[in-house]
Amino acid sequence: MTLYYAPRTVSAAVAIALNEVGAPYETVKIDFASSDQTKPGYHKVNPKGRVPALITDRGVLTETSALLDYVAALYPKARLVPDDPFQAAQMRSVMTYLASTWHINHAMGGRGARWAYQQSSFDDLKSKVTENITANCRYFEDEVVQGPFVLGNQFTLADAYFYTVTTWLPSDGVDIADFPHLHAYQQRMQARASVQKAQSDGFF
Ligand SMILES: N[C@@H](CCC(=O)N[C@@H](CS)C(=O)NCC(=O)O)C(=O)O
Repeated sequence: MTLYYAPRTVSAAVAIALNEVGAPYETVKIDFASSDQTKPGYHKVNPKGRVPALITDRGVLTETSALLDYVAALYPKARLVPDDPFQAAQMRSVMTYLASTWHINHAMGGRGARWAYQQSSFDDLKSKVTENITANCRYFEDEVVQGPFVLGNQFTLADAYFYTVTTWLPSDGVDIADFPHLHAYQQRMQARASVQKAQSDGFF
């Protein structure tokens, strides 16, 4: 498999999952500074112009949650999805929230041109990021992260995803130390070999 990625993006979640299962994979870095994600060469891989994209022997897959589920399904012995249907649905509930709410709140900091035309509108969107992400952190601190992992004792796909999102907090203007539960969670995750490999491979 080949993972198209850019540093400090949600693509790190897929690298963590691939590392967890011990899958062999190659990487191709997309240079956001040169806007490579907007160019025809990359649009042949992902017409949406976003990372991650995963090239498989069956074709290209996009959307982080789908990639994570694919990795888990290829390597069932790694048990990255709970066997229990309710817990599996809880895991996907967390991942869907991260994709549809948290990631969008984050993107309003630097990608305002998706929603508006004027610089003043970009500035306005950006001005809400810290408030929105703080509220997201409060929800995860109080209601979601059970500890030691998101769903309790089992490391799941939700951890690969949520840890990645916590690495964006400094640029969102949020100090994770204000959320003791999340702070301890982030430190536990940083001790994992899968996260350390993603770090040394340039994903963070
Ligand atoms: N729904 C997609 C979103 C992917 C996405 O927005 N990725 C960002 C990086 S975190 C990106 O590629 N941004 C490039 C751009 O907006 O030009 C997913 O979950 O994979």
